[in-house]
Amino acid sequence: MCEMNPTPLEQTLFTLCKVFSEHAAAEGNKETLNKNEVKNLVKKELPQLFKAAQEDPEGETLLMDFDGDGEMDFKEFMVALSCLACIFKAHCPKK
Ligand SMILES: [Ca+2]
Ligand SMILES: [Ca+2]
Repeated sequence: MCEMNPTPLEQTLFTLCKVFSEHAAAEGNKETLNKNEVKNLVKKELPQLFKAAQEDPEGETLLMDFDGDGEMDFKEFMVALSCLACIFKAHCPKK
């Protein structure tokens, strides 16, 4: 993969995995994001969203924990990002 010249979309997928792994490794379980890790990730990587998230200091709505185990795994992270992408798509003016 490193030898290839990735397209922007491939690079994006690679970045998604990398960002998740970096933040998930910060505390506790290295494969999942806890509430604190989610907050830090959003603050650092999604600052526009963080503005809205500041109204939710507990981070409850940021932690999209669909299976209720208290942590956000990579699948849950991807579902959350897919939702975000759909929102952006709906709100971005068509070019
Ligand atoms: Ca973790
Ligand atoms: Ca979960």
